[in-house]
Amino acid sequence: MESTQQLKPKDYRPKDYRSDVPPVWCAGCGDYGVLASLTTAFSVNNVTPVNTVLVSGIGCSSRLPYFVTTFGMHTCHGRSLPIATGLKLARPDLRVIVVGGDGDHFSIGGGHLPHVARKNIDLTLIVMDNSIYGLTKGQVAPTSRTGMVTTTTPYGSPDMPVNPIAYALVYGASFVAQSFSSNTRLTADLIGQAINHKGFAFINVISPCPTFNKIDTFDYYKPLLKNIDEIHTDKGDKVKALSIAMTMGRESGEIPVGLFYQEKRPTYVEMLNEIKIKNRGSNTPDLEKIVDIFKL
Ligand SMILES: Cc1ncc(C[n+]2csc(CCOP(=O)(O)OP(=O)(O)O)c2C)c(N)n1
Ligand code: SF4
Ligand SMILES: [Mg+2]
Repeated sequence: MESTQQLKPKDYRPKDYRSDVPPVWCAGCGDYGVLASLTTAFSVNNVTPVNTVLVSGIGCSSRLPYFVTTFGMHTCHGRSLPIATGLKLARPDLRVIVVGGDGDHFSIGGGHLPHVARKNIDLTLIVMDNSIYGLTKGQVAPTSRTGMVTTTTPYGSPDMPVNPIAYALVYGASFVAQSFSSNTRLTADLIGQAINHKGFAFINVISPCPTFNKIDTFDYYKPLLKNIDEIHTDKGDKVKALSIAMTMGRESGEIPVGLFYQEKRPTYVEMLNEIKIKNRGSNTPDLEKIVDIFKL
């Protein structure tokens, strides 16, 4: 394979973003579709690998950075968002993309999503939602259905599943979308839009786990998918987006895919700079000077 470092951005093909590490996912895993979509989106958008970092937690989905030639950080289960936030604030010149599972982002790491969203940190989060803990062999996950029998819910799950799209909208994400892993054209298009969006972009990609989730399969989902553009064109209408997220889904028999919501809003850094200028008085401590003391 040619080194991506020697290629000009316009020359990158999807396969140029694939590393020499072969994916270790099971045959038929939905995460292959997300990987293919990501490299396509990178190619279409002339993403430069040396300026791009994929940050992940722990899970089958979180292995993705190994298979890509960008920089990567394989961090802790549930902690990829704060690590990515630190990275983006320290190196605003980098394109930061977080990838991981439904467990990673709606369970153990669920406390981070609201704050990254409301602060509008300039990064993209791609969740590979298989409604199960894949890596640890089939425990119940936050998006598992009520009644689902798993290794940790032998009588069926008593819990109501989380609604990833409604979560992201209510928390204040400025870009919210959903896709399906084998619909690589749509997924690549949404990833392209997300990485070009200024602020926090969230994509929930339904990505079946044929090994440990025998209910939410490709065959189950495919006939239920509905292009959201057919019923929702004003992507700035958050109430409509939320109404669709709350009324359509596995229970209703129609699952909307596409862009739910997009808003132009200052990013965290832009807000901070604006507030600093506006509110700086003669008695305001000069934080930059204090930070300088601790610099090496
Ligand atoms: C702090 C911590 N708690 C628990 C684990 C064990 N663990 C690793 S991955 C995982 C769940 C993975 O599920 P998900 O995030 O949905 O990813 P998937 O494997 O389904 O892609 C768990 C519980 C861990 N590695 N670290
Ligand atoms: S266990 Fe499931 S999520 Fe993990 S690689 Fe296999 S099919 Fe994919
Ligand atoms: Mg999972």
